Amino acid sequence: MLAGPAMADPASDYADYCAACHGESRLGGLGPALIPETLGRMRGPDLDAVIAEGRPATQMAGFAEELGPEGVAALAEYLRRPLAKVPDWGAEEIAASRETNPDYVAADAPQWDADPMNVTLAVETGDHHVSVLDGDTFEVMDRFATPFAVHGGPKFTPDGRFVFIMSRDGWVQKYDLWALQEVGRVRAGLNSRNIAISADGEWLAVANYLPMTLTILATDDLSVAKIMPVVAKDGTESRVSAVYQAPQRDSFILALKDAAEIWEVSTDPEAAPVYEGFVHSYETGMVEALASSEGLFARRRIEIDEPLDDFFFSDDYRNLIGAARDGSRAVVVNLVVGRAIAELPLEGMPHLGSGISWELDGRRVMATPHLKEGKLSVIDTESWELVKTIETDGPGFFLRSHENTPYFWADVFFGPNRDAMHVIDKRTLEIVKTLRPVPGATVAHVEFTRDGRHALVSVWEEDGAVIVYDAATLEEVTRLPMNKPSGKYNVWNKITFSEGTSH
Ligand code: DHE
Repeated sequence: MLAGPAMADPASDYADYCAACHGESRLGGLGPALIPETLGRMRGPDLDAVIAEGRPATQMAGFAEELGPEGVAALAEYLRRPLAKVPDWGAEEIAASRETNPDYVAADAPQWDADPMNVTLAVETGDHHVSVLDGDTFEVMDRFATPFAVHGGPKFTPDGRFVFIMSRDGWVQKYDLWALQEVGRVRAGLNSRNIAISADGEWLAVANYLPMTLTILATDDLSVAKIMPVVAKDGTESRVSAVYQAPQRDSFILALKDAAEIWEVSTDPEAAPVYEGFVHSYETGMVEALASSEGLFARRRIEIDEPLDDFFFSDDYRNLIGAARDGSRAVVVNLVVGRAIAELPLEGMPHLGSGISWELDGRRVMATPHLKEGKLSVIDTESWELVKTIETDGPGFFLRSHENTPYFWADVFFGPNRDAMHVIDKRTLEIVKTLRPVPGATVAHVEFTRDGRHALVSVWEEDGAVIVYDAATLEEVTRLPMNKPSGKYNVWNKITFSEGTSH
């Protein structure tokens, strides 16, 4: 009998060709974690092509010759399967992952002349770097390597001195803006969503999918302050979709992916006790609390009817709007009374996390893009009525504005018009101009300088750029070449929680 083609053995191929860089258990090393939670989120060439041909300008080589087409397909399939067992990733493992920069020298004042409050970071996802920009001259003050696949906004300490950056593989990097040096990094989770810093700048919360925990780090030395397993009242374990800082409430707010609860974790050491209900004990004849916590990291559960995520917060942080899973509604939850108070019909998957707010005719409104429809919804944040639907050239991802500009900027991230950027008048709610700086290239995400005079727009391509516009005349001022720039973050706008930026 003739021998057929050798059966592909992806586990052994993984051990032979991938494990040295991506870790024996697929959790990353020199290269990123190769687990579905990470791979499913990566844009760019598909997995089979990367295995076969490698990634240009990286250490990822191609293995088409060694594996053959069937071997490549089998290995890709193997990597798309979830891990059979999620390894422990508790305080010990996190502490062991901590790395400090041996060359770091702390500076007690900025070692440069720029306005420290007008520094802007630009995340370059093409080669995993961050550029530090002087917001007045637009000079690049430093460009440093980040962990692989940074996601979400970096978070600044309230004095603007340090910034924390998170990658999808759960690494948290601490960078000193005064010294222009990395301080160190730690792996707070195996697959993480985003980070939030406490109002006093002491604590950094990391929202994790893997394991299903919230990790709280001390910001001074990245040590583990607390790990909270996320388990709903009915015993369901849940991933954390995102964690947000609620400054006026001195707390973190958690959106849970798999449970109909919102969590609030206090960052006030004097926080009053939070009780989770009471029972009458027949043994003691007393009324006893089911569970309670108080002080720093006291946890409150807000029970809702369905899981909500992607939160927008009203400026006073009394209310949040969360997106329902079916993509057609948003629910307003009042954090003071701890329950849903309104429902908004918002077809087309609103992207509430990108929402911004401003004053319109004496009332405070917010605007949100939609990920599945070419429109923006403007909502009154007191009556929760829809004020207007603005038609756009396609579904968008981000919105941005500033207190000192009459316009807000909306990208068209998806579809044939992804090279368009709408500029919309906050008073008339009409599009006043549609910019197309590089025909055919994706343009997305805007950040303003501290004074709101300039708007920085990403040309989201490997040979891309950050384009600086005069925010009043809408004329181009300068173009800074960058490698697939994504988000930009101005120190002042972020630490003051500008109404024109998502928080
Ligand atoms: Fe993001 C912010 C969730 C896909 C780029 N994104 C956020 C935040 C959340 C979130 C919860 C707020 C975090 C913060 O700043 O603290 N993102 C999600 C998703 O659930 C979604 C749709 C699917 C997923 O991949 O998990 C998603 N995000 C993307 C992308 O595909 C983007 C465009 C490219 C990328 O880098 O992965 C992307 N997300 C961003 C950016 C921000 C962000 C640039 C920060 C925006 C800001 O201005 O603050």
